Amino acid sequence: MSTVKIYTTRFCPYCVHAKQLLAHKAATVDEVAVDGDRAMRAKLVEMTGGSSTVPQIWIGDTYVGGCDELVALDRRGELDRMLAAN
Ligand SMILES: N[C@@H](CCC(=O)N[C@@H](CS)C(=O)NCC(=O)O)C(=O)O
Repeated sequence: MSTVKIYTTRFCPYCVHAKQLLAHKAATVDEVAVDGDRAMRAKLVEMTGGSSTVPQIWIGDTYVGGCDELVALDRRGELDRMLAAN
């Protein structure tokens, strides 16, 4: 099963929603809290090619995007397959 890496801040409803969906899927999640970490936030913008919001999510080596993209993957029926992949 792929590990999900999720960058979050504490008071972020999109982060909570994404984490709830991943918990519902029993995904293995590595959460990185970036509250107040300006250097990490700047690095995230680089890593994502320009996204400055949280959450930012990777499944294994595959960049997903934010909460909306995670939910869209699930609605298309692709999330389970991605989580099950090695
Ligand atoms: N469409 C994005 C929206 C994410 C979003 O707006 N996140 C807020 C926090 S809940 C954010 O990052 N705001 C800018 C900031 O905190 O610097 C998603 O689905 O992840």
